[in-house]
Amino acid sequence: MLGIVNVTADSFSDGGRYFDPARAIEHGLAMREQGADLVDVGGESTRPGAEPVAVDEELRRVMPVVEALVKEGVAVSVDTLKPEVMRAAIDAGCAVVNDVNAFRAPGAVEAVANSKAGVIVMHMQGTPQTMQEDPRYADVVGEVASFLRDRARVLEEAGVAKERIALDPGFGFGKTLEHNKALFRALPVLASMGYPILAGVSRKGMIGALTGRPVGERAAGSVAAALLAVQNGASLVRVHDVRETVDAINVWVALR
Ligand code: HH2
Repeated sequence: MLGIVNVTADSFSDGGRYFDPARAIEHGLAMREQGADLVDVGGESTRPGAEPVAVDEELRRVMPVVEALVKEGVAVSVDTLKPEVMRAAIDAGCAVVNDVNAFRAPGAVEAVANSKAGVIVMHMQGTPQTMQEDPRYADVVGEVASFLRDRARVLEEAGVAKERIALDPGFGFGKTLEHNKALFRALPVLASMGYPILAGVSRKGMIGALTGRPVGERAAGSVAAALLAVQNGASLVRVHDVRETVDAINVWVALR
């Protein structure tokens, strides 16, 4: 399980709450105590319409948090699409690089290839600025699967061992509710590709659409979705509500 820390002012659910590094670090440590296997630190919001952040600013936001959490023995992943941030985080001891852009930025593949870091490869149609305007697919599951397979191949050819790679269909990244539902139901198909699958649905618009709740009231819907994602074959879930999600999964494991 990945616990989310957004060191941003504008993230859709926790924007501004952990912009102060001390609060972000404290939150990361708390999520580790609650059972997060990885703390996912991001300094650039990728919500629909978000403005890009300059490299220097992103480094200034995430590095103090990454460094402090690594020092405390927390397993950290860095949520970035910039090779400079990937390299700095890896040098600081970051275990995993999580790229919503699937390592398509020039230099991104190289940044992780020359390291031992795990990688999370996510599918996104378009860019965060425009991705939710009119997403279209002829076959959403087939297109997402073949994109992820191609990106995994590029990484493997660059020297990233298959065991280091996890794939993520990218819920909400250039997808309508119907696309998200189709991908969610297809998690077993994606898992059959032979890589661990990550599902990130926590507090997202799809949970809002299914529950009618604003972003601050989506914890229960998110926990249900995380549990179903694991039952559908996801090996990893990326969540804001770590304690609640851990409880739900433990109860399921004990009672199934
Ligand atoms: N979703 C978000 C950010 N990073 N990474 C992966 N691998 N999968 C996801 O589904 C994913 C992700 C968006 O959520 P959040 O970090 O809460 O918000 P924001 O992008 O506004 O910071």
